[in-house]
Amino acid sequence: MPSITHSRYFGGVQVTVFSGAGISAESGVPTFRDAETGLWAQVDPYEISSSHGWRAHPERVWAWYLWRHHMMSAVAPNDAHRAVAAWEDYADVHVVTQNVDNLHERAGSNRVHHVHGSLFEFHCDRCGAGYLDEVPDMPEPVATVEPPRCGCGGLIRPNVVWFGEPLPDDAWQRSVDAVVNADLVVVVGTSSVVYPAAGLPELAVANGTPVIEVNPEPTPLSDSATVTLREKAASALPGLLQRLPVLLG
Ligand code: BJW
Ligand code: ZN
Repeated sequence: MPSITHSRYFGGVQVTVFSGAGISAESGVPTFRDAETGLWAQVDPYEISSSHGWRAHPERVWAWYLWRHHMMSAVAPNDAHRAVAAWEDYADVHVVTQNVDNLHERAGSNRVHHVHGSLFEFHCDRCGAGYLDEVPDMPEPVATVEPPRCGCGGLIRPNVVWFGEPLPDDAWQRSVDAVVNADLVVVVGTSSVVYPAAGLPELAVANGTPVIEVNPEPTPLSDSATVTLREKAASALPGLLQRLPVLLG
């Protein structure tokens, strides 16, 4: 197995990136838990992002997700997404993302595992059938929009994972494999508080795999990470592989 700290070429080395909302912040996508600009500062997560909230008032939840769908479509990948994609020239790279945007894919990453689903797919909440029609463009937030109905009478919902829902089996299993098989795990832009996803870097730590955390703020993972970089993603990730000999010794 080539050394992860080899300075020029990482062929045969597997790097697994575990990303959260912070990697997309510099593209203009708000995070969830920032005290001032975070999404949860505006809305109650358990009303707008839970199976309970969907059952209680689907028209509010649908309107909010249409607005976020517009926002995520309107922004572009930043230097952090592009750096991760470029690492595929040097290493076997897997991206495990909690994000429901598609910025990793648009930057060129080829193996992206969405543990919290995708806001670019929709399905019926009753029969599970995929919904392929265009959804309305929603450049400004509005309070309510009635979700479309499936032929079975169910409501069309985004293919995202809300509080209280299980994670998609296939993406979860691929993510566990990507962490177990990694020579290096880079954790970027996540508060590391939402489980079971936050357990993935903990699994790497328990296995003795080097874990580099990139986050301007401390998180519950910080003390157990091998290295913590208090930097923003778009400045830290370009050049990170070249810094490994210094960072990991
Ligand atoms: C930068 C930066 C820059 C800023 N550069 N960095 C008690 C204990 C443990 C668990 C639980 C518990 N009570 C309930 C639970 C379970 C619950 C949970 O974990 N809750 C905790 C919050 C308490 N989990 C669940 O419910 C999960 N399901 C489950 O457990 O199912 C069990 C089950 C099994 C079988 C049958 C049925 C059920 C599901 C969790 C789903 C999470 N969903 C969301 C919404 C997705 C859709 C959407 O996008 O709307 O996922 S919530 C939200 O949080 C979203 C995110 O993916 C997730 C994580 O957030 P993330 O990405 O970390 O963002 P932030 O905002 O928190 O942090 C951003 C970070 O970036 C910050 O640290 C900044 O400093 C940093 N940053 N700028 C780098 N430029
Ligand atoms: Zn249906």
